[in-house]
Amino acid sequence: MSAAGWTLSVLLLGLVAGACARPLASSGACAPGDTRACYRGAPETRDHGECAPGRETCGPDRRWGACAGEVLPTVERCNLRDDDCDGVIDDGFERAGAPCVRRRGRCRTEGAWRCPEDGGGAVCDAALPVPVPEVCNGRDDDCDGVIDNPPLVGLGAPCQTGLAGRAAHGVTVCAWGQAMCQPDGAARARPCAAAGVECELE
Ligand SMILES: [Ca+2]
Ligand SMILES: [Ca+2]
Ligand SMILES: [Ca+2]
Repeated sequence: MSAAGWTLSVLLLGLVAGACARPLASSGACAPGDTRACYRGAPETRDHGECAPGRETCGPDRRWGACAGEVLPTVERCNLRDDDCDGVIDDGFERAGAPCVRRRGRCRTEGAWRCPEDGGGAVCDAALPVPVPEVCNGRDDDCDGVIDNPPLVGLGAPCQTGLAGRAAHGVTVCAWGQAMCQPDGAARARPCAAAGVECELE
């Protein structure tokens, strides 16, 4: 072989050796069949709450395939889980199991916060109050949220005022939580707010 031929051979061998020695990682390639953990969510959410990495596999084209099986953050729901993977279960909702009350006064019932099946807002499982007919007493007997409101038992009923003459006859009215006999005018209910009268707080 001539000197020129040797030079060309050495040059070609060098090129082939260089190509084989090129590291796979530099081009993002991988060895077909290899697998590794993967996670496309924010790093701080990985392995928190419901979030977990998946695995990706190197394909025949030496590129990593789709990340299979990873669980990424989702919108927080009321379900006793940390869906958005911020480290807090059911943040933004009432804590399931915590005590809760419905209404006040005679309509008060107690229960606990529960997560509904659809994961929506927590609901208080306290029993509904048992309503009774509204009477003039400064309380919300029928549990509709209003004290001494019509229809009011006895409101407008004829009564005796104790006064003489035409003023002796009157009608029953409800004023400031107390039934009164009013000589004249239409029976009506007045707001339950006056000094010296105990009214139920709503
Ligand atoms: Ca959360
Ligand atoms: Ca949740
Ligand atoms: Ca009422």
